[in-house]
Parts: sequence; C-alpha cells; structure tokens
Amino acid sequence: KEAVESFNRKYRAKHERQFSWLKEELSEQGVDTEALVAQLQAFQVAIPSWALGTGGTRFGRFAGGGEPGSLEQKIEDIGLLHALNKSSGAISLHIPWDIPEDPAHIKKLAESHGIRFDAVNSNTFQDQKGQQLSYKFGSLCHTDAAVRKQAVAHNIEVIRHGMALGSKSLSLWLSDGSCFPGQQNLARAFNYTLESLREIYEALPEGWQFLVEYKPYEPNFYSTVIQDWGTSHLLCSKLGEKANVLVDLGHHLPNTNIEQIVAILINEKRLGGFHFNDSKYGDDDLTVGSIRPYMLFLIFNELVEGIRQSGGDSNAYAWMIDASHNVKDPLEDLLQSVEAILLAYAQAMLINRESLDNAQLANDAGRAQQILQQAFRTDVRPLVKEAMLRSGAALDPLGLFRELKVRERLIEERGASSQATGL
Ligand code: AOS
Ligand code: ZN
Ligand code: ZN
Repeated sequence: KEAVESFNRKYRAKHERQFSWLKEELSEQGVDTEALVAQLQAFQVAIPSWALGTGGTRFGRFAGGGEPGSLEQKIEDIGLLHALNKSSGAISLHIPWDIPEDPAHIKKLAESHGIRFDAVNSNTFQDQKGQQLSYKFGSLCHTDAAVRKQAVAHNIEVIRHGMALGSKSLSLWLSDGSCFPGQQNLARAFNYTLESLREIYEALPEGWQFLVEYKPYEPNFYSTVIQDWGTSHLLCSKLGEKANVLVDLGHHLPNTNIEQIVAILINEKRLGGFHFNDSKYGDDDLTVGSIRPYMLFLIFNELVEGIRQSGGDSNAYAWMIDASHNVKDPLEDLLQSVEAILLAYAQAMLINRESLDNAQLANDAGRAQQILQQAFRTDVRPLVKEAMLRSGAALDPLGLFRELKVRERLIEERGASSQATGL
C-alpha cells in the first residue's frame, strides 16, 4: 500500500492535468464522468489459476522463473495483481490442477487479499494420475456409460470444491469430439452430452450458474461436440435457467462477428460469462486488446447494453481472463489484459447511445460510424487511471511492478525453475 501511495505521488500532478482536461471535454459531450469512473471501479475480472505460469505450445515451453508452485502462491500472485490494479479481485480455479486441500485456510488467505472465488473449472480433457477410465475418446459424450459417469462425478466433485470456497458457478469446457470423419456418430455424441450435462445440472446448488463454453476445434480436429454458440445455447435452453453460454474470444472461426453473437445472447438472456483474450489465427490466447482492440470495443458496446439491462451492474456477467503467456512475464501480461479490458469498457461507455439509436433508426450508416469511432478514438486512459487512483491502485500498475522488481524478487524467493501447474 505504501509503495502504491509513494508511486502515485510521483505521477499524480501529471494525471490530474490529463484527467481534468478530459473531464471537461467529455462534459461538453454530455458524459457523466463521475458515474463512468464509478462503473470502472466496480468492474472486477477473475484471474485463472492456470495463467500464472508461462504457457507454451506442443513444440516447447520456456519457463520464466519464480512461478507459483502451490495454490497458496497462486493466490499470492493474484493478490499482488489486485493490490496493483484493484480490478482483479477474483480467482477462477481449475480442478484438479488446484485442489484446495484445506478450503477454510485457502478461503481465508484469499479473503486477506480481497479475492473471492469465481467460477470453478472442471477438467475432463486430460487423464489424471490414477484415473480409472480414459478420456481419450471423450468424456461426457463417451460411448461407454462408465466413462460418462466418471466425468459427471468429477464435475459434481468440482461443484463441491467450489461450494467450500464460496464460488457460485461451474464453468465447463469440453474437448469432446472426433479427429476423423466417421469416427463418431455426431447426433449420438450430442445426445450423450446433453444427458450427462443434465446430471451435472441437477447437482447445482441454489443460486449457482452453469457456464457452458464452446469452441470449434482443438484438440479435436474434425468435430467438437459443443462447437459453437448455437450448440451451447441449445444445450443451455434444454438444461434450464441456471445454464448460460460462456464466450471465449478465441473460440471462433476467423472473422466471426463476435459482437453479434454477444448481442443475441444478451437479447435471449443467455449470456453467462466471458473468457477474455485476443487472437489472430485461432485459440491463440494472446493478451487482451493486443491484436483487435476495435473488435473488443464493439463487443463492449453490446456488453454495456447488457449491463444497462441488468440495472447497471458492472459485474453482470462472469468476467474471466483466459490467456497464455509464451514470451511475456505472466503477471505483466495479466496486468496488460486487465487494463485493455477497462479501456474498452470505458470507451464503450462513451458511446452516445441515444444518438446512435437515432442514426440507426434513420439508417444513417455514416453517422453511426462516426459516433462509434468518436468514442473509440478518445484516449480514455485518464479515466481508467482515475478509477485506479480512487480505488487505491497504482496509476500505472505495470510501471510499479517493474519499479519494485517483483519478478526478480519472486525468482529469489521461489527459484528460477519453479513451475506452475496448468496447460
Ligand atoms: C480451452 O480452450 C478453453 O479456453 C478453456 O476455457 C480453458 O482454456 C481451459 O479450461 C484451461 O484449462
Ligand atoms: Zn476459455
Ligand atoms: Zn481456449
């Protein structure tokens, strides 16, 4: 806290200048800056427990050093991120990579860092040590009822872990599918999946949400059972009200209009959560906003509408980052992702909705574009900084991270070769 304060003192004057200039500009446009900053302050995005180590591909992984070697250390890392930006006050756990052996202790530790437990994630895309039956040919869709049963039981166990930690949602991503034409009866795989999901759904406690993620390919390269938002939506509507679609930004075929998917899901009240990342080719899991910031802004344009419909709650959906860091420091990368999300949210809140609506009703495409780009081209960094300042975060979280030599200190503490569990 002290480091944050003395850091902010150094940059405060410059920030005040920039913020008051922008505030004046925006008030001329009729924007309520105070309300906007409060919305930004409220926004919290969950950090996945699997993204704190260096990622890699099947060709190799280049560890960065000082990675968290236990769940406790992962929580400490997220606590650090949250202390720096006050916008990442939640963790999303992956079972069995991060089984909380002593949930009461883990919960207390997280609380001491101001962190709550967001969605818990199940894993039936790998075989674990000592596991009886293999998921090589699928889990919830498997032709063998015993495998399906094992996968259902795992998901129910994940719910139990979540309950002990105060989590309120189960997030499910299935790799189930097939690698070759003819390998799998596509309709049967779907039906078995639905049947298995129903059993998991039945085990969901009151007030819980079931987040169903989709993805077109990988690791299966011919078919994936839950391949797109339509399939996910279909399953959710068959399951019931607690089931909602989870949109991972990297899980679309090239050039898909993701903002349109988001708009329709909001309209159908079936949007549950988000996995933020960016991509150029596939499920690249790159830093949010590093490749297609305009698309992110257009998505947030829809999300702002959804947030408005939910009474203005910045956390109306389960926000999570799902990224992998191949050559960057994972903690730095996460700070950059959170910042990119806040910037897109701020820009989208600048859109003059009434004018946009009028332009749309008048079929004035030129005016509509102008309204969007006016918002997108505004440098909203002072708004995000102001939100950080008011919440007690650093004016420049990444700058402070480097100034404090956090990574060097973590390497000293944990060693150069400590590796985090995860992908
Ligand atoms: C996989 O591609 C999905 O994005 C999952 O949401 C996530 O990456 C996985 O569950 C983490 O292991
Ligand atoms: Zn994901
Ligand atoms: Zn993914």
